[in-house]
Amino acid sequence: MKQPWWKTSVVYQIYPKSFNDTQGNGVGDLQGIIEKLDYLQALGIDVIWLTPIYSSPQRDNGYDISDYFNIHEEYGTMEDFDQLIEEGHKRGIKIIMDIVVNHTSTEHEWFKQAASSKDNPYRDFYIWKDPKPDGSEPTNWVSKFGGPAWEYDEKTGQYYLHLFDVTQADLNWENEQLREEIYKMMTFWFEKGVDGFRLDVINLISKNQDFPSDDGTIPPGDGRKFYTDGPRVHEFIHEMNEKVFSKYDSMTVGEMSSTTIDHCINYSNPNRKELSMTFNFHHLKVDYPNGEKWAIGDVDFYSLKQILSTWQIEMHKGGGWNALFWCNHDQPRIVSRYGNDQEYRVESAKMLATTMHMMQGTPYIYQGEEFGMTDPKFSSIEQYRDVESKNMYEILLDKGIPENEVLEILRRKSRDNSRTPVQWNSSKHGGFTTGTPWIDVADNYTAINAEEAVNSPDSIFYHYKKLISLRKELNVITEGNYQLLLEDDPQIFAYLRETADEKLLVISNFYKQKARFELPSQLDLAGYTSKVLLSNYKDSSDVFETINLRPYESIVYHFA
Ligand code: TEU
Repeated sequence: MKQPWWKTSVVYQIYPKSFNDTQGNGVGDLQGIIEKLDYLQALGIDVIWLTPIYSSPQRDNGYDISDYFNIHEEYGTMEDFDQLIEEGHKRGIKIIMDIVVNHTSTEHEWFKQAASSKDNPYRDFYIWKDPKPDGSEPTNWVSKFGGPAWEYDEKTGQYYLHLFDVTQADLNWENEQLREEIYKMMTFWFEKGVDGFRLDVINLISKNQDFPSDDGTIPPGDGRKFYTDGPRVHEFIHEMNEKVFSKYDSMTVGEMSSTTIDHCINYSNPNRKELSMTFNFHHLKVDYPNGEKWAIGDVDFYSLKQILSTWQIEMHKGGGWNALFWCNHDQPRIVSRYGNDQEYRVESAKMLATTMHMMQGTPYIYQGEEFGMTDPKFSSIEQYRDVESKNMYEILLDKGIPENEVLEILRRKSRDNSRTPVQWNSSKHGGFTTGTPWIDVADNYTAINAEEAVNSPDSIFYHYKKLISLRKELNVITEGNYQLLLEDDPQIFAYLRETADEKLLVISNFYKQKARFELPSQLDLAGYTSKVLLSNYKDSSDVFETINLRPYESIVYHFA
């Protein structure tokens, strides 16, 4: 049976605000994306994921939508959008939009109406609750961006729910009319030619209608278990599929905050007619000491191997489909986080790319990852723009943590780490803008930029280009079984992919120290012809039985 197109595709994520500015106002725009389509075509990617470009007050850089049917003025016009779709499709590049339907901006007309009076027809599009008898919040849930998840509205004497910023009011998915409005909007964008959606925090849309406070069995105030993978979430997403997605040759990916494998199998098994695939984040929390994002901890390498492997095995077994990624606009740059962004930046960036891209799923490349952009390492709070980071700066200071330690935590954890402008070349501001960028460009742009990478045959760019082309050449990448090897090795991440006809042996040294690989005796590779398919060193060993791996050395052997 013919595979859906997105099973052999590689997706490139664009955060428009920081991608490429053609107007000189310091903010990226749609014409800037059109200008770089040939670059993306040369890389070989198949799909662009555009983070939200709708009208927005930009409190959360577009994840606070005030009008689903118009383009944010700083990014351009609907005509620019139409041109982007046309130019992308001309180059064989599909485009999926980021859609945020768990909440809207409080600047959205629906919310303005809803907040005007308790009997307004739009009131029930949002989640309003009376105060407790003592006037306090209806539950003790906390916002992901810090502080209570409820905001009191004096005018109508009720609280409204906001799981994120106070300007991002949660929509009430129990309201059928609201759901129909959302489906009409999604259809509007499909009719304009988009090829699918990335659905923001889509597993939060169904809340436990009792709205219980947490019972102390989970960290105080963390109400996630009352709205994550909630009671009607699969029903709502299936309805979305029936009424919208199923009518188009589309790809949909759900961003699943704090979810489980069982739910992700159910979200992405095609028999369930919900989504094409899911993002989960468990592999990006192995450097959270005791699960705390806003603290500095070492990478738990064993957990990293176990989590990625378990998701590979269980999703394959359950008929689900993984989105494969290290980076996005909410995460630090992976070469700074799990790699080495100093003397082994190129080797470690290639190693991380190989390790992820040889797995089963649909890989996602975040803008700048393809040539090894690093965290900017900001020195002052004035350089930060992210609402979550600025809130956490104040919260951490209020906890009595010295400012220099708070700034070090932000340097490692802030979402702004991935939101600095793409470094296109060594000219001022990295060629991103002729104006003043909305956020500082990382200092290393003169050495680390796309132009330098495209002009260097051994750059990270060409390593990604090779990985992307291999996905289309070798069925074992898309369909093969997965087996983790050497699970107790403290440095080496090794796994086997296999079908009846061929195998891949993927071996990566995740550290600067040398490591000795010994092929596990249970592996029977006799009778196969082997070759080095890809490596991040020029002269990696052809002999795979025993290898002295160099710093961050990563080799893929093919057996047929
Ligand atoms: O992110 C959901 C989300 O939970 C992440 O932002 C991350 O977990 C957060 O930083 C808490 O540590 C999505 C979008 O990707 C993000 O950019 C938005 O800010 C958020 O939803 C609200 O729409």
